[in-house]
Amino acid sequence: MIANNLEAYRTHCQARLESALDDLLPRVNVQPVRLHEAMRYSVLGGGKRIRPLLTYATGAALDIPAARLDRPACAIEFIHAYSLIHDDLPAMDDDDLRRGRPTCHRAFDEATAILAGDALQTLAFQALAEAGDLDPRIRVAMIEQLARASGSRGMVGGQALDLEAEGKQLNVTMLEHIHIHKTGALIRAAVQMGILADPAINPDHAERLDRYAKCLGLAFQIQDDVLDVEGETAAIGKTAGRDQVLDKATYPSLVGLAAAKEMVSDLTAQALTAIAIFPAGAEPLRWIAGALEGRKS
Ligand code: GRG
Repeated sequence: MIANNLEAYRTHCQARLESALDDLLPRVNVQPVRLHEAMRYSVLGGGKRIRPLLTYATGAALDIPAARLDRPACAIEFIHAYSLIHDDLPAMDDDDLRRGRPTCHRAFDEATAILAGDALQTLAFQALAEAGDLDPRIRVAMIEQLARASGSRGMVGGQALDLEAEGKQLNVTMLEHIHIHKTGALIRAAVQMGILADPAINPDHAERLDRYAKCLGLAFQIQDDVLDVEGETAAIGKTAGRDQVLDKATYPSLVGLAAAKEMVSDLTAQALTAIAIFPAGAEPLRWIAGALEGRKS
């Protein structure tokens, strides 16, 4: 069943996802209770669920039953949740709030937050390894894809480069390299989960979906930078100069706000062109591209 607009589709997928996440997460009446509470707090505490939505939407484009994608979608969200917990730690961004609530290390403590991130990472791979409704070869391919996307040549590598870049002068190519890894790799893996679920996929279709994901991943990050600048500008009022806001390397600080917005539009158009040959089943992928371009948070 494919709904007739993004909100209905999102509601439909989110209901599946929240129930699957809840089933896969350890119960809080099982030891170690505090660790399990921290894992559930971080995963079930909201979020846009963009990555799992992309997994389901890729499956819809390829006519794959959504039930076969529940575990891959959860695996992606577990990795995402772990990355946010660790990113918020004092050793990294040292953030107090995430999704409008105290970050995991503030709600619990630092050691528990580190362990909750660790345990969510391994739970992601367990969820895939135990996906009984997927052929074992598909499971191994998904595990490999997710490991590559989240490891030192993917998301973690992007995070390391981002930390190394602090206080250094970056150009657009370097910034793009960081974001393709730090944010883009997991978004690409989300679409890859859907692609891998269809072993008979036409290679041209697989390549098009991957191109869609690459463009969307970069557009997502640039839009994040744009929203940061617009949010900060609004917060400090009209009297502040642009330099006060644009004090770290972001797309708007390197190319200007208008050009950054244009990059988001161009990348979204490229993503849509890549999947233009797909019939109606790809509508959710098209809706997501449009919604991410227009998102305000
Ligand atoms: C610490 C291993 C490790 C990796 C961290 C992804 C990442 C790597 C850090 C996140 C830093 C960040 C806030 C980047 C901006 C773009 C981004 C990934 C935002 C968070 O993703 P959303 O907007 O979050 O999908 P929700 O809360 O909606 O799930």
